Amino acid sequence: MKILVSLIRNLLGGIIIAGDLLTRGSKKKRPAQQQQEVNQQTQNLSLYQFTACPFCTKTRRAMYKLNLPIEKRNASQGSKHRQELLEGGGKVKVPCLRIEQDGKVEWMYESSEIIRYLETRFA
Ligand SMILES: N[C@@H](CCC(=O)N[C@@H](CS)C(=O)NCC(=O)O)C(=O)O
Repeated sequence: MKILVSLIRNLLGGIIIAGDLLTRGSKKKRPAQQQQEVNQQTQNLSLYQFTACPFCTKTRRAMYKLNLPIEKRNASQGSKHRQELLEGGGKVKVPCLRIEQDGKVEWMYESSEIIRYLETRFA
């Protein structure tokens, strides 16, 4: 039974990922200097995620469209990032955006909130 659930989950995950790759379109284009500044700013951000999670796919898609090279950290079972997420954010739920700013760290959960934040800051 466990194997079947895992098989279905992986299959659905594969479909979600393939669908995303086929339909994601083009990235936002910025002048080189501006993109460099954006790249610099995104160094203080990281996305805790699972590869096949639909909410993570939605968030990664927004990151791609906005052309944001945010580090992705896989929080799958047994990973060190999962432990970081639990200790830092308080729960294992993905996606979660870790925002480091002015010496403070914020853990933002909820895909819609994360996307809104990225669009407001970088669109
Ligand atoms: N409303 C949340 C839903 C996020 C969610 O349900 N994430 C699932 C993965 S798809 C999760 O983290 N579950 C906890 C777990 O699998 O340990 C969002 O939009 O971000």
